[in-house]
Amino acid sequence: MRPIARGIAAFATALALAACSGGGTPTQAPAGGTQAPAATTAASAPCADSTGTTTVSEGVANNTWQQPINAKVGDVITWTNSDSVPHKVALDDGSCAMSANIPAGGSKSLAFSVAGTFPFHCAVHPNMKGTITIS
Ligand SMILES: [Cu+2]
Repeated sequence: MRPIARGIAAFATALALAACSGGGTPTQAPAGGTQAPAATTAASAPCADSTGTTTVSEGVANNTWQQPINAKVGDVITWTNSDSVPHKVALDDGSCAMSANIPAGGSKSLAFSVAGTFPFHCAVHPNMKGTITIS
């Protein structure tokens, strides 16, 4: 019994050592490498459409954006359109815009991933201007 038990213990120790020394290093590099490109692509725009629960409610009426617009990184900012024509939030610097119009009587949301001051306009009516401040 004793020699067998000792043999099992030695075998288990050898397995544990092999798992520690052999497993870690080679598997980490490919995992990090595959994640980086996707994250870089998604983070390039400061905002994106959101279907999450609204945390900041804004409006647009009489072809005028409700102002001021103050929100935090990650807030779901939802614009409700009281007009009979569509509107669409587009940042002046072209880095981000809603993917579609806010339909007449409807609503649409954006969420920002970075803080900053973002001048914007309506993609349908370029003279409709406003500023979104993200903290
Ligand atoms: Cu408009």
